[in-house]
Amino acid sequence: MHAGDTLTSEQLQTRVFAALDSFRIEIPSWGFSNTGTRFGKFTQAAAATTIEEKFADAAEVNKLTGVVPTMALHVLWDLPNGVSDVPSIQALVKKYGIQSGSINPNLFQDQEYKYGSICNPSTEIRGNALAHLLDSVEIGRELGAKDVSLWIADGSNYPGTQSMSKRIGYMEEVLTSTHAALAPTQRMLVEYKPFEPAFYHTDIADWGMALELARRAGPQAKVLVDTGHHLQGTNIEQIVTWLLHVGGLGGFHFNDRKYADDDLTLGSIDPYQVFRIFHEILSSDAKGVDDIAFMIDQSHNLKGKLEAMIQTVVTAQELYAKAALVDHAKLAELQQSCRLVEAEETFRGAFWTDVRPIIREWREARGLPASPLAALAEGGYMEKITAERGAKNAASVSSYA
Ligand code: AOS
Ligand code: ZN
Ligand code: ZN
Repeated sequence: MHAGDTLTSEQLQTRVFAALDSFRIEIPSWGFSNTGTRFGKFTQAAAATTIEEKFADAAEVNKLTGVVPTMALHVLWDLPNGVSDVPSIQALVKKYGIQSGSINPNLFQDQEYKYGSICNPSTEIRGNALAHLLDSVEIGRELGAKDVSLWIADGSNYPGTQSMSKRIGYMEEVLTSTHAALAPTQRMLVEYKPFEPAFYHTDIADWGMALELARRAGPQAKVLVDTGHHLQGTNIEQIVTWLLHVGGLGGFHFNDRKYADDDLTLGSIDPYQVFRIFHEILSSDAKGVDDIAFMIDQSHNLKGKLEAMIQTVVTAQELYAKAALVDHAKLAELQQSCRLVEAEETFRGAFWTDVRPIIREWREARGLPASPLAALAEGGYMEKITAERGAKNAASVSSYA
């Protein structure tokens, strides 16, 4: 059964159009530049190497999809001079029509963070990490960003080498100080990750730790769920339900995983899981459910950067539209009366509905290309940036050192 069995084609179109009109997702600047794994980088001729090129690529993705008006920035990579780079970002926002989005501090690359940043045993190093977080808050305030999105890579690799309990106290102190600097309109999103780069313990390893740290930091701190950051078999949509229930959900970093971390295209491994996450959000009446940040976090090493970004955006739209087809009243009635198979068929019937034809109609009705991927392939933008950037990227080939 699919939703088309119970909804008329007009009802289907109305539901899908309404869902797509409300759906926006943020793209990451780091998704356009060369990246790799610890085994090395495979550079791409068309990869962005400057913040302006990242804005240009984001503008192209938005031109073809119409639903990515903001781009997340990484402070160290996109504003290397900190707050003094704000005017140049503002000029690029104006030039390309892409608003700067969430601000991502970088507490995982400087050599001094070898034993941790906000959890480092050294008071001085923790102070430096806090200074970077406060700079990031100020950059966010200057750029009008709602979210400062913290990913803390801190942890350890061997039992006994660090005091996990002391590190909790260090984190509480720094996150509380960071929260105190937030403007009333700002939020601090606390991301969690079970492992990588640390392999014995990660200081913010799961949603419970992130929620408690956010709660202790202050009311403007929320949890960020990166869909790639869960151990095998985790029921992510149940975590989302809990965070909605307690008012702790700030947003998402969307990607997919088969084994670990988060650098596979959203829905490439488990699209049904993404549908289930979107269903929990669309069926929730929890406070703050309309304030959840949908953000992509990917930096593909093999796929073309813009192709992969468009794939993710299009997949997110499709799964969101599917989730919008679930008949909540009917499902609630079937769940209440434990009519299991009918409830399941009502639920997954929406997932099995092919919404792509209606999405193509929606795109054409909004003056957008019916197929953004095809439009990218035919539009000449890739050829243009490959010609402009090829030599620079070829010269940047770095081997594993
Ligand atoms: C790292 O694994 C996290 O997903 C980060 O959120 C992401 O990699 C990016 O660096 C933003 O800080
Ligand atoms: Zn992330
Ligand atoms: Zn990640």
